[in-house]
Amino acid sequence: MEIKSAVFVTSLPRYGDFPGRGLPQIAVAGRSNVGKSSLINALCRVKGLAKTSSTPGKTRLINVFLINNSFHLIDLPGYGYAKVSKKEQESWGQMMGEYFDKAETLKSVLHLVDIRHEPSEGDRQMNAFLYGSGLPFIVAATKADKLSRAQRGKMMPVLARNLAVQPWDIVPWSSQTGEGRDKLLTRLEEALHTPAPTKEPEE
Ligand SMILES: Nc1nc2c(ncn2[C@@H]2O[C@H](COP(=O)(O)OP(=O)(O)OP(=O)(O)O)[C@@H](O)[C@H]2O)c(=O)[nH]1
Ligand SMILES: [Mg+2]
Repeated sequence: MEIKSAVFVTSLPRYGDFPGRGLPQIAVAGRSNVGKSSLINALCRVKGLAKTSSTPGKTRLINVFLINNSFHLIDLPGYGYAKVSKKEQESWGQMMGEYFDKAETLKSVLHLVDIRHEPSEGDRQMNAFLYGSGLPFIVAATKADKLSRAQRGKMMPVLARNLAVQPWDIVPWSSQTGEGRDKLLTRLEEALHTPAPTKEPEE
């Protein structure tokens, strides 16, 4: 897949109607500061498309981007940011719960983890949620530019074990060098073209 156009659509304090709703979606989830917004910019090759910051907790809204006039990339607010109040944590939980409930056209979740660290409690919760929900997901390990080959070789199995995926299924990613871009675009294209899993009939 090539990205030919990428435009900001809207910021939502809670998931609801917006122009173009109903197109397929790919959501980007992960801990605060893991590099979700940077990944969107590097993937789309548009500087400043998604607002990034070295201070965690920058993205507090659900930001929607339209790609190639054909699908939406969703920049979700990050979890695990220590400095937010209990009330804000609760509102984060509500926002995400509502999003995953209502996003009927969600094709896949791009779950980002930092390649340098053992997955956090929040990372493992997100992973458990993804497995439990049956949503397809792709794991990408961000900030790969910060590790040597040898360090990376050590970390990939650690990430894989914690997230119950195969090491070779994790996409090493760097928003600085562009590493992982082709691989990720291929994976996203596959996700977009996979028919939605049919829901079990409710009892
Ligand atoms: N070296 C390096 N730095 C990165 C990479 N991706 C992001 N960063 C840096 O990490 C910091 C956080 O990046 P963001 O993209 O704003 O992170 P986020 O996940 O959107 O954070 P929230 O919106 O707070 O949830 C910024 O200082 C980025 O420059 C990467 O691949 N390599
Ligand atoms: Mg962000």
